Amino acid sequence: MKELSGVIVKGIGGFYYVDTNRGIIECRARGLFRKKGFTPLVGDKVVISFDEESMQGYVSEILPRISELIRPAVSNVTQMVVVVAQSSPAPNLYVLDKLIASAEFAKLKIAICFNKSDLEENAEVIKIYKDAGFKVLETSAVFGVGIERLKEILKNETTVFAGNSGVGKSSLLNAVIGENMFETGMVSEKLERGKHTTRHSELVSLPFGGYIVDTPGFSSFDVNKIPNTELGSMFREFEESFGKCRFLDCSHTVEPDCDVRRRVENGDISKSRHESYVQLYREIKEANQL
Ligand SMILES: Nc1nc2c(ncn2[C@@H]2O[C@H](COP(=O)(O)OP(=O)(O)OP(=O)(O)O)[C@@H](O)[C@H]2O)c(=O)[nH]1
Ligand SMILES: [Mg+2]
Ligand SMILES: [Zn+2]
Repeated sequence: MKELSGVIVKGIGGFYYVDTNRGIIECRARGLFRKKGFTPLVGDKVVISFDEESMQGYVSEILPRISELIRPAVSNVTQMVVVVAQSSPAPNLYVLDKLIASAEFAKLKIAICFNKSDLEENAEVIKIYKDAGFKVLETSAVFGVGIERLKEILKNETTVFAGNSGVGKSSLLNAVIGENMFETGMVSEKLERGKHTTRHSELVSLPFGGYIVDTPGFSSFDVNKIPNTELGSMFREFEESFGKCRFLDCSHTVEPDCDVRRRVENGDISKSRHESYVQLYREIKEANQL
């Protein structure tokens, strides 16, 4: 038996597929993990023992995780690319801000990808996110625009693509890897064709280094775990105001002499970002009162 290190890219029916410098090797988890109630996750960095003849082995060790997402169940994700269509479907800024907040909470790097730049441009919305301090890119998956910049952003990271259905996540992933690996198109069409849809998370390794996570239909995290006292910190452009409100425990929703609200009035913070914040604040509060 030989030892190697690698990354679990897929788990199906008790088998784990581990990406190593000898290719992808099919492994079982040692009974040990199950007894301890510890399940390997896609994304785990592992040590495996394997037989060179059969190219089969088992996972003997799981290295410490730097992050762990629950939906999708993937470990060691380092980045989220939130995909929005500039039009068709029209951007839903509340969904976008919710995804951004959950990525901030999970301490992921964030890039916002405004796709379908070949259709109507949406300069107004793009400006909101540039001004708030985000890394923003404009792409057209269909015409191959902005793909080189997207590749640079993906290089050597483990990235999850998030965003509403139909914005072009799978199309962008195909443009990046240069193959039609991911199923694209309307949900109804996909069902009609009876094609296999991914139910389990799977990492796809990038030829230039790094992994992307294929999670169709994935659009929102469980944000209710964010304590609402911390929600303000998940809106990076609010930070400048911390400590400047009249009340120390200001929620930045309705209080007088709130510096965040003052900057919204000034146009220094976007109205829509603040509206998303208030809506999210209430949503979290309600969920935690049940
Ligand atoms: N005009 C234009 N259409 C695009 C672009 N990118 C994707 N599309 C189209 O938009 C539709 C949806 O694209 P998908 O890549 O399947 O969208 P998705 O985000 O993966 O959707 P789900 O898997 O349902 O979450 C398809 O018909 C694509 O051809 C683009 O840059 N420009
Ligand atoms: Mg898709
Ligand atoms: Zn305040």
